[in-house]
Amino acid sequence: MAETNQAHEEIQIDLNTPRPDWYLHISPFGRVPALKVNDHDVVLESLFVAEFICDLHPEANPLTAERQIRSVLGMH
Ligand SMILES: N[C@@H](CCC(=O)N[C@@H](CS)C(=O)NCC(=O)O)C(=O)O
Repeated sequence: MAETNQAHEEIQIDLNTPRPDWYLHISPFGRVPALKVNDHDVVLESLFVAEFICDLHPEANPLTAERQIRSVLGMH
């Protein structure tokens, strides 16, 4: 989201403690990342989150996101 320069709220989830109930409503397995789009919709899975953001904001640099994902997945 930072790549888009759009207003957003980033909440860090402490993975070393039990997830709060409000987060389990968003991400039932308690995994990160999760992108809450509105009151009804959530995007889970980092690849889907990146794709969703890039589709909405093509001016953001999709290649940067793709490179980051490939790096995380060890796909260089
Ligand atoms: N395939 C998922 C993996 C998500 C995932 O496993 N995230 C880790 C952090 S990098 C996590 O939430 N670990 C805590 C847990 O599984 O409880 C994705 O790409 O979003």
